[in-house]
Amino acid sequence: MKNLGRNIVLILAILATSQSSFAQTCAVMYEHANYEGASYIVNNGENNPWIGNSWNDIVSSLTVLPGCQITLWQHINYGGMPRTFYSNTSYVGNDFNDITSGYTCNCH
Ligand SMILES: [Ca+2]
Repeated sequence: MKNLGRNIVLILAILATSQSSFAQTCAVMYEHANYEGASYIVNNGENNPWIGNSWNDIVSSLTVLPGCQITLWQHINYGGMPRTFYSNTSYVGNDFNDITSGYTCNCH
């Protein structure tokens, strides 16, 4: 009984540690349509006004984790046209292909 209690405390400690040290994935962006090419993992609560030179005007598809939503922005600093995605999207559309420069991502 004493060992059982100690083990439960240990398990709770491990759970608490793992939750604080690993960020929750919110979405994954892909270089090409149909989730192909290079991938870019976005964590929950990540708001990035500039995606960076290597990923600017690249995103063509994305997976969105359940309960999460990602908004892509056409220009740096949340400028231009935004579009929000709530589920896996094999192609962001002709009007939104290869234009993403920033993003915000949040899960409930
Ligand atoms: Ca692309």
